[in-house]
Amino acid sequence: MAKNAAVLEYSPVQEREAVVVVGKESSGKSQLISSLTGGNAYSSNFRGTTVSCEVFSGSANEFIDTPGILLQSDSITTALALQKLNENETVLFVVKATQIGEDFKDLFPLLKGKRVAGVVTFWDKVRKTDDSSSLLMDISERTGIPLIPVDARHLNEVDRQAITNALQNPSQVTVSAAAIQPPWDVGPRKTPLEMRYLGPIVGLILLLVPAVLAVYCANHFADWLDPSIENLSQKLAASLASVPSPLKEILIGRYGLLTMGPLLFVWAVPTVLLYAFVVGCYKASGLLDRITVALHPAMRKIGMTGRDLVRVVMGFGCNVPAVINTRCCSSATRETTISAIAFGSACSYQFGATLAVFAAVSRPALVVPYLAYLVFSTMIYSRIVAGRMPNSPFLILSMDKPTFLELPRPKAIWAEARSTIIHFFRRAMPIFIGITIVASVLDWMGVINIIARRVQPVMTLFNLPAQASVAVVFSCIRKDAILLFTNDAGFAQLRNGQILTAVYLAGVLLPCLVTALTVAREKSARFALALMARQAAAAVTFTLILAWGTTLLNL
Ligand SMILES: Nc1nc2c(ncn2[C@@H]2O[C@H](COP(=O)(O)OP(=O)(O)OP(=O)(O)O)[C@@H](O)[C@H]2O)c(=O)[nH]1
Ligand SMILES: [Mg+2]
Repeated sequence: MAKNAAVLEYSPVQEREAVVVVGKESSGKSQLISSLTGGNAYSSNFRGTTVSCEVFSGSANEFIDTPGILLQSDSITTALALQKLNENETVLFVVKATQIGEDFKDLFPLLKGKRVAGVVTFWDKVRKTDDSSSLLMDISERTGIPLIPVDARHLNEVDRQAITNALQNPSQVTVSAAAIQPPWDVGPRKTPLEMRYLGPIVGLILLLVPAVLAVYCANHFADWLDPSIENLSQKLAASLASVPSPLKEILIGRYGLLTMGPLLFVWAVPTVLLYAFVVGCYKASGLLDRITVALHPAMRKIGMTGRDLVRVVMGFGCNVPAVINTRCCSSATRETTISAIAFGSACSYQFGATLAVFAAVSRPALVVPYLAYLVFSTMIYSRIVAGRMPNSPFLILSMDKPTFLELPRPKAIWAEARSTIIHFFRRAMPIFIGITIVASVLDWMGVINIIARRVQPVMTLFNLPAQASVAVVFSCIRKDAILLFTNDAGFAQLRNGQILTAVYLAGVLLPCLVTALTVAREKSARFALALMARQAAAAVTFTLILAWGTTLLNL
């Protein structure tokens, strides 16, 4: 997130006038603010990028970035943007040249009584003719507001000056409507994603690409790096053999740092980075938006919209930002979306750890049935949570024209990858190290064996050995604790069905602790507890089906 941004609560600075920047989703508000202030207003090419109001300082003004306004939506983000609009007198109205008629028709009535300057973004997409310039002059005359056409990604000094001047003396809007008929009808080029039957298939294939790439790259990376890391950790383990307990267990015990650390680096780090890169490219290019529009009709059947699916896909990177981003979902589907993220979005840590476990038992191909069962059970779970929602008339995809595809800019991809990397090293690593230390100390004290004996009957229910409980329990704190399975010598002897069962149970039994806390903050502690109880019940049911189904089929 932006360093120079004071989040949400805005306190005006005397010298600089506050300007609230409003417009529809993906109209270029954040991009425009970044270009005007040099700040890092987060901008990406999917609808609903901005979910809170942040303040950025320019030379003459303070710009308040707001989420896009969706008139047909009851989302928290639309309410927040309208609240900021109410609270501020001076407005920078951002409209997209390619849908100028719709933007004015829907949003202009909200501006009556405000002091407004307008910016027409995506001017680069409109073929310039005499008509286009005279249209802007005509609108300015009718509405009384100055309009500055720009490509918000590349503001020049003339644009900047024109916007600053317009904001120094913005006009008060006195009319409440402005019907505009632009002389152009520009839309993005069609792709196979927009074809009726082919679209959903192509969308599904594209959604699977990050997982396939992650499996491929992580396997190759591990083949290349594993021998040398293994060698190094063996040497280190030998030199630490005489260290006194419990330090010895913490360092080289079966759950020790030097035992688990290499697995984390060889498997989880490349998967986390790769996911961040691919999902970053999908978001920044606009492809994710187009994929989810293609899959919207199918999503309706399970009580969600294409918009909700974007958030579920974001959860494959990390569940936390995905849950926060559901603020721009309709209240009719938000709870289902959060539940689907917590249950089925195997975050990149979880996915990396899962790959490591399958590789450690020399059965990498298990990733295919694992993903298939995860997707299948998530769809059924979401359908149950949605209740009567699939029949609801509110299940619409609130949007205007399709998103323009663009080559993902390195800056936008880096913005995605950067936050993932920082999150991994600052947040995820310390918690993982904490888990390995706690597990090692408990193991040294003999507590793990006692717990394993106690939960034996529960594990027997799932046809799993008692020792599997350690990884299951710690996975409820952090998903990469799934790696702990690899340190049970007997695990490699289990049947394919048992290995799938163990990894699936650890992955879905409960959301990780940080996700659960985020859900509680976003909704309420009560909602989070109910979600966890419902998820645990569903996870137990699906795991029982998997465990005894594979046993019956002798898989
Ligand atoms: N071609 C073109 N692309 C633009 C222009 N302005 C913004 N974009 C791109 O449009 C996409 C959306 O821009 P954002 O600034 O995130 O839009 P926003 O209005 O803040 O969107 P939300 O936060 O979702 O409401 C990004 O990929 C931008 O690079 C423009 O003038 N021309
Ligand atoms: Mg934005």
